[in-house]
Amino acid sequence: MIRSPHFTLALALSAVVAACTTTAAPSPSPSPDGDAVVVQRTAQPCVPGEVTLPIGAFDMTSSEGGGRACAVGNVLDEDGKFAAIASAGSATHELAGRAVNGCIGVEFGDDILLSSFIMKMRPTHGACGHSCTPGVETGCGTGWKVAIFVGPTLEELEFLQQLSLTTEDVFEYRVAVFKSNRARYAVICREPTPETGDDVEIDALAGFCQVQ
Ligand SMILES: [Ca+2]
Repeated sequence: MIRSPHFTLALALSAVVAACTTTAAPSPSPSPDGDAVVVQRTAQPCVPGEVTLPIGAFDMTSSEGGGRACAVGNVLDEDGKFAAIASAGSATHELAGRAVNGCIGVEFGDDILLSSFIMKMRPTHGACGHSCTPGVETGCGTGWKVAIFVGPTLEELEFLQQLSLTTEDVFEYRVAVFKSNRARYAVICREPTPETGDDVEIDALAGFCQVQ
């Protein structure tokens, strides 16, 4: 379970901001193409050893297509409500020079540098209006890969690693983030595996921070 002393407060805050979800771009702008969905809440200071929750979430998929993301604000809290990153057909778009499908980004507080990134997620047979295709070799039950990017700003994102989901159930995955990544932002994307395959649902994105 992703828990912190601030969890209850964060839940209360997110309930407040959920009613005020805006399409206005934060600073810095989360996407050169705009149209980002942003949910923001008050930052908490880094407490080493405790889970750090993101203060904002946004759609990092290009508005020109190549993927879909939906219900992105649901990644802010572990509550059984899911966001999703999905295929939108055979097209892809590029993030940090790498082809991807739908992407969701999260922002952590001003003084936060991640030491690891936590993703509570599961594969799904379809999301955001996309559905897998049953009965084909690369159809339903296949895919299950995400790409993870981190950086100090959205303009300086670097590819961190690819991660394969290992179970059809909701599972908490953790990856190490290097201090040299200076990661205050993290982005997770559906890899451009065949559009006939599965998408990915995400309950929560969080992290552990490191002392600077
Ligand atoms: Ca959630």
